Amino acid sequence: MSQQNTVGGKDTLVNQLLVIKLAFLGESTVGKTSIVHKFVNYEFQENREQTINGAFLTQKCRLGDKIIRFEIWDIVDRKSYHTLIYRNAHVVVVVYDVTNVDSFDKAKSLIRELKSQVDPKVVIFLVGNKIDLSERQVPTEEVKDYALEFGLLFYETSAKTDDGIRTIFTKIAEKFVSDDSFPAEENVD
Ligand SMILES: Nc1nc2c(ncn2[C@@H]2O[C@H](COP(=O)(O)OP(=O)(O)O)[C@@H](O)[C@H]2O)c(=O)[nH]1
Ligand SMILES: [Mg+2]
Repeated sequence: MSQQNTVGGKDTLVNQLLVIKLAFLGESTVGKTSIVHKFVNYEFQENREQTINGAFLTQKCRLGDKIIRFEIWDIVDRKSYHTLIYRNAHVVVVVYDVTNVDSFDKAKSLIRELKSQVDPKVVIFLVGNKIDLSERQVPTEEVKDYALEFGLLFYETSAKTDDGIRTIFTKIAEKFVSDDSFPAEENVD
């Protein structure tokens, strides 16, 4: 049900705005920047320049009668950034490359660090990217078991073909829309 608000004798629809702060983490070249750009700008670059200092992007979406503003940090792997994330993020998306087992080991070590440092309310998503490539090294079933054991949400994506990209952001939005304790504000624009 939409929330109604009466202004000047006329019923106007008031949309609630949820601001969800997300951080992307993971080894270099796994596709963090590509996933974020596919979602925000609907584009993919075959040879993307390396992210130097990290980037901040936003994207608005609607889910039911709620407006979601994603505030996304695309982070390079530097300890100084980690502290910032651990204090502020609602969601951390840890990305690995399904064709690179070392990047999955790195993801697991990041998750260990997150589990010991962040508030348990912070939602951790584990994302295996580059599923369009045939040289897979990290089997889906193995990661499913790992995710279950550590209580993580797990998805596979391809930033190249757009597989699963919207799914991650929709699942994130749904999680917060259904959480009545998550603060909402009035959408003013
Ligand atoms: N085939 C394929 N290549 C990808 C995918 N995602 C990213 N890439 C490529 O992998 C490289 C590193 O991507 P980038 O987004 O810069 O990784 P980041 O360092 O984690 O931000 C770039 O050349 C991308 O074009 C994907 O899903 N499939
Ligand atoms: Mg990058």
